[in-house]
Amino acid sequence: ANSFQWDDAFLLNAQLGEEERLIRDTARAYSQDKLAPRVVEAFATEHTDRAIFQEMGALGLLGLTLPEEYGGANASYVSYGLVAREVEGVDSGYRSMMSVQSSLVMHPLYAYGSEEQRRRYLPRLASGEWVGCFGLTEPDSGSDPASMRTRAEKVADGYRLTGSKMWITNAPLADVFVVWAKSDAHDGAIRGFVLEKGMAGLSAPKIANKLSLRASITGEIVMDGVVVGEEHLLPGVSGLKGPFGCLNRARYGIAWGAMGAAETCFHAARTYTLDRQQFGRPLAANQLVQKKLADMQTEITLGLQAALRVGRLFDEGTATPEMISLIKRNNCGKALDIARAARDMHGGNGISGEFPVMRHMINLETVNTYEGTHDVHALILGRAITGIAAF
Ligand code: TGC
Ligand code: FAD
Repeated sequence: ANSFQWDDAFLLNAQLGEEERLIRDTARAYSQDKLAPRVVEAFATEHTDRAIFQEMGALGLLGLTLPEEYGGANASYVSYGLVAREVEGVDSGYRSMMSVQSSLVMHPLYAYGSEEQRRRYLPRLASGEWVGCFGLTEPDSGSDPASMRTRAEKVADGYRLTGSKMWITNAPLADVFVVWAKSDAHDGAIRGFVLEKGMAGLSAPKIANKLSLRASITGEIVMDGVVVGEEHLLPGVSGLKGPFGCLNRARYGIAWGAMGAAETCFHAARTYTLDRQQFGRPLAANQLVQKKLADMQTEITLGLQAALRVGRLFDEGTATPEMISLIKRNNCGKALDIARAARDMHGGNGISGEFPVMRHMINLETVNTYEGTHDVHALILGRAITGIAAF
């Protein structure tokens, strides 16, 4: 007889290919064996371990979807999503490190870079020897990146970049900076530039005191007249569709990742309420508790199934940005609700760092905001529904 699996209600596992399962299992083993044991301290001390990039690189988890000749694994976007789910099941900050490197740094170098740029950067980013970051957001330009102030002026043999980027994942550790600037030489169009650590006028101070995503370092990028040669311009794209092409991939991965964090919270709440006795019986014997668990299971099942659907369309080449907005918005919002409920169900223990629920809850506040806020994705969908841009 068919049996219902409480932790895989729609048999997601059975919908995966063999290679996808293998990659998922590699990511799961790494996340549980190597990341989970260090996350509590990393979060408490705001410490980002650079070795994680090399460890992920050695397992092939960076730039997974790129061709093998550039250090990738030629894997499907479904596989990429499965990796994000496993890594974020431990901590959203670790998934951030991975997804910025893969989707926001390696992807644009591959998709918009020259052959020389691909050969110089991609293998070292794939191995984790080099760390990358992606600078779009500025102090006065977040949801509205078209308003960016960073400028590239034409100078002899190249460009001079001036401006600052804010809230940049990996920046203080980065060797490679993919930054977006309005270029005078291209009629003010937004263009991508690749900068390297140590260039004169380039610095990346850490943003201290984050209360969320503390295991993932975040910084500014300050460009004080950084002069670069023509070979630092990404030749293959012009306009906002450059950064958005990267964001499509990262947002898609986040839709999977947020469900990984939600699953951890759901499983923790189930275990805790089965173990914990009050009024002479397990908390899990109460209807109010069971309803919360059922809501969690429902949203996770639907959210994962939706992510798989969009992943399959991605791999077929028919996914659209609006589909990605739908799952990024839904899955992040639902994951945050689930983490808050799980925190509540742990009672006083729920606020302790010994349990994962409050850490996930606070992380998911960032995840709900970055890569397009929850409401910005509603506006993208609203535009598609009505034909009216409301932002
Ligand atoms: P709009 O007029 O809509 O579009 C301008 C041009 O871009 C094209 N485009 C896209 N292309 C590909 N994919 C997409 N998703 C695209 N969306 C738009 C569009 O076709 C157009 O092309 P063209 O050739 O006609 O010029 O632009 P807008 O300025 O009106 O945009 C409004 C809005 C709100 C949709 C957009 O700006 C937006 O999405 N804002 C949110 C910003 C955001 O997501 N920032 C993320 C920063 S990176 C980050 O958070 C990393 S955290 C990573 C981690 O640590 O994990
Ligand atoms: P704002 O755009 O000022 O938004 C503030 C509020 O106003 C939000 O609730 C928003 O939904 C709402 N709002 C904005 N416009 C409208 C509107 N038209 N109608 C209704 N409501 C609206 N960026 C990068 O480029 N690279 C990175 O690596 C990166 N990493 C990050 C890491 C962390 C830890 C964090 C916190 C952020 C990171 N970001 C990064 C930046 C992130 O993408 C931005 O924070 C996000 O896009 C929102 O921009 P903002 O913070 O300027 O908020």
